[in-house]
Amino acid sequence: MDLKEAIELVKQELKAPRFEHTLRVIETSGVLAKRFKESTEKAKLAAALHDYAKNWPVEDLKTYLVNNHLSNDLLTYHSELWHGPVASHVMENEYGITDSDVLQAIAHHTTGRAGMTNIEKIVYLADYIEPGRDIPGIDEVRAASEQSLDYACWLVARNTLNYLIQKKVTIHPDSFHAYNDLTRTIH
Ligand code: DGI
Ligand code: FE
Ligand code: FE
Ligand code: FE
Repeated sequence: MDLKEAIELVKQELKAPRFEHTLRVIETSGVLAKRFKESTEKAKLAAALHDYAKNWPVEDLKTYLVNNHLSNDLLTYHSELWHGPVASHVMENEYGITDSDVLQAIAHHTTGRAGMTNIEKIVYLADYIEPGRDIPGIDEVRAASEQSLDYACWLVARNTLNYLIQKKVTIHPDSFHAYNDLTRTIH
């Protein structure tokens, strides 16, 4: 599947605001990939597909996770964390995407994880800083993204943990692993 086909696919799958967010994540991922000398093709394709399953009913996401043995600990965490792993699995198994950078970037875009590839970091960051987002502290992350992919991703991981703690919700271990790994990387 090329970028144009991916955009056509998600245009049908997603409600308009989510599709427009996706277009901005594609654009931002392309800019970041160029800046940090990664494949713009991979970054933009992963960005196009990252929220493919975002508008699935929660029950459908749950059924898909169970039927495809993707559940392990995921089902005990918030359903917001399910759409990335489901989209990655659907892309691999129903749309023939084989590139592991692309599949991993889709799967881990919400929590991050330890040992993210640069393509994963780019989509994780682009999803956070795309121009339609208005999040407290986002200007600092946008500024950091001009210089350092790792430091900007560290800010995303830190801000997300702070936000989740404030909200008194459970936090997936991969969100902590992303923060710890990036903290070691930036020192
Ligand atoms: O799908 P998007 O809205 O574009 O963005 P996303 O998939 O990155 O994040 C969706 C939400 O998930 C966002 O409000 C932050 C939240 N989130 C990230 N990590 C965790 C989390 N929520 C919980 N409960 N636990 C986490 O570890
Ligand atoms: Fe998402
Ligand atoms: Fe995100
Ligand atoms: Fe997104």
